[in-house]
Amino acid sequence: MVLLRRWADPATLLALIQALAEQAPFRFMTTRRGGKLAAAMTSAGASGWVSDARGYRYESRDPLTGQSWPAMPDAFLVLADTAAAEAGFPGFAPDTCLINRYAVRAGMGLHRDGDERDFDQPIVSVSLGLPAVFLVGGMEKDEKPFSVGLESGDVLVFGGPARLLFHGIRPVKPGDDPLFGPFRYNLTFRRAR
Ligand code: MD3
Ligand code: FE
Repeated sequence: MVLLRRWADPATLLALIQALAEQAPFRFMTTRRGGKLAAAMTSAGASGWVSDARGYRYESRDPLTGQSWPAMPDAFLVLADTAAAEAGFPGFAPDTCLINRYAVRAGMGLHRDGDERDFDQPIVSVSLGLPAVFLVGGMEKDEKPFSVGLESGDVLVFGGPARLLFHGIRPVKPGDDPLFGPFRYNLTFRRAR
């Protein structure tokens, strides 16, 4: 796991996120058990991550609009590929970017990302807006996690053995980011298929 502090430019990414959200709006997805996820989500790229009564999976169309997910902006691809290379994973070619939007007090419980085909591919994550406490656990869910503070523009790369670690986000504390207001955004680049 490599942390590149203040590595991405939040203002550039904000404009791109706003344009994507016009085509594929942020929405609160449901879980198989009928609950609602705390973060609003949307995706860009050839696949998008979806959760509903049938479970979690990647879909090539946005179920909300029936259209393909918007293409990943070139600047997203360059950012993800450059960050992965910097962390020792050259040639990363993500086919999806999941965008999570957390309002204050929203978080994400400890989980591992297991819906992708090839765990040899890294994951690149970009934090934007309000700060957050990221929890990094172990290979088992009961292992006590350690905390990493994340700020707007920070980029994390998870590759190799770190790819399957349990991880989560503590509930976001109230605040007002100069660009993103009362929200935290996270871009997660993955190779899904
Ligand atoms: C470590 N998102 O969308 S990103 C997720 O900040 C997710 O929105 C969090 O966990 C967020 O699945 C954390 C950092 C992250 C993403 C994927 C990982 C860390 C990871 C996969 C393996 C290990
Ligand atoms: Fe995750």
